[in-house]
Formats: sequence, structure tokens, C-alpha cells
Amino acid sequence: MDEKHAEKLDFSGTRFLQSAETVNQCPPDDADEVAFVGRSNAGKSSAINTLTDQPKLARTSKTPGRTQLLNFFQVAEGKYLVDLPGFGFAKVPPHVKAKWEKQLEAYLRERKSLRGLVLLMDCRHPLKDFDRQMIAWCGQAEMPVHLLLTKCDKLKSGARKKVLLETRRELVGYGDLISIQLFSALKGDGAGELKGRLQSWLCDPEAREPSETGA
Ligand SMILES: Nc1nc2c(ncn2[C@@H]2O[C@H](COP(=O)(O)OP(=O)(O)OP(=O)(O)O)[C@@H](O)[C@H]2O)c(=O)[nH]1
Ligand SMILES: [Mg+2]
Repeated sequence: MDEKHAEKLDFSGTRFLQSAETVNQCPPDDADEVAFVGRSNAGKSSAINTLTDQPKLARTSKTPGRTQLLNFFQVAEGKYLVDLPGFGFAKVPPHVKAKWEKQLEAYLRERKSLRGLVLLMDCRHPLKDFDRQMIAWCGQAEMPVHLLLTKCDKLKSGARKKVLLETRRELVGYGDLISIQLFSALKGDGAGELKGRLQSWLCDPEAREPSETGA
């Protein structure tokens, strides 16, 4: 028999699967997936590229608002990473922005395949309004969150530790639902830790519901 628990993901074999403009266009909802969310320019697409060792897999840009669709990447059969559009870009017309926000909300609410969210925040500007709203929503929905404090190559070692400790302290009330780490797409710092988290969410059913231990 196929030992699903033992499956070890090879992130470097990830390939682009498809884009979706609406939730209805997403792949069939019977997979395991993790979505990368965060304010525009936080480094979502860059994180996916570092993780998969493919610098051009997800499109990145200095201009916020680069990712405009839900982009699905397949790590293995039925195991997806989803690159979501960022929030907070100023140059997008309001009606387009409203449409994306609606689709993003619908995706988060309706998608059964979603096992957890990787929430990315620039470590120099953590916990902005959008991040707090996202975390509060996850708390209510009991959706696990792995928080990446990105671009940590921009801070010295002491400042990194400080932001990690302070962010952890602020979110301690969420217990096991939220885990937090530093990350640099540029240097690869934290890539191993991120892979470990994704591996367990995508392949280990027990890791998804930490409080349910059965009889
Ligand atoms: N120094 C440094 N720059 C980074 C890092 N990660 C991303 N960047 C830069 O930040 C900018 C935005 O990165 P993206 O990965 O495109 O950000 P995004 O969150 O996907 O942005 P949207 O698609 O607009 O939501 C790019 O210029 C990246 O090169 C990092 O770890 N270190
Ligand atoms: Mg992007």
C-alpha cells in the first residue's frame, strides 16, 4: 500500500500548474495546499522561488501588485503551493482591487484543500493592519498560520532576534495555531524550517489538527 505519511516532498521538482482569476477556476478541491499571503511586496513570490530553488518560477517585481491571480504550483501529485495577490498596492484601480479582495476572501473561506497559510511580513514592518486582520480571521477559522518575517538579510543579528521575540510575544495567545520564523529569500535563511512546516501540513494529516489525539 501507498504510505502517504512517509511521502517526502522534493520542493525543487515543483512546477507551475495553473492560474485562476476566480475560486471557480481553481483546480479540483480535493488536494492538499498551502497558500502564501501577505501585503504586496512582502516577498511571497520570492519565497516560493527560494523554496523551490527556481529563481524564475513565480514572478517577482519591485513594483507592488505584480501577482494578480491565484497561481498554483504543484510540488507533487495533489500537493500545491498557492501564490496569492498581495494586499495594499496603491496603483490598482479600486474596482479591480475590490474584485481581487472578494476572490481572495472567497478562496480563504471556501477552499477545502487549504491546510494552512504562510503569512509573510517584511521584518522591518511587521504586524500591519492587514496582517492583524488576517491573523484574527485565522484565529476564528482555526486555520493554522506560519508567519515569515521576510527580508531578514536587511537587519543585523540583534535586530532580527528582537523582531522575532516581539512578534512571538504579541501572538502568544494563539498557541500552536501560529508559528513564526525569520526568512530571507535572498540568502536562503530559514528555508529549511519553512520546508519542514510545509512538509508536515501537506503530507502529515496529524500535524493539521494538533489538539485531536483520538481515543
Ligand atoms: N533583500 C531582500 N529582498 C527581497 C527578499 N524577498 C523579496 N525581496 C524583494 O522584494 C521585492 C518584492 O518581492 P516579491 O516576491 O515580488 O513580493 P510579493 O509579495 O510576491 O509581491 P506581490 O506579488 O506584489 O504581492 C522584490 O524586489 C524582491 O527582490 C529578501 O529576502 N531579501
Ligand atoms: Mg507576488
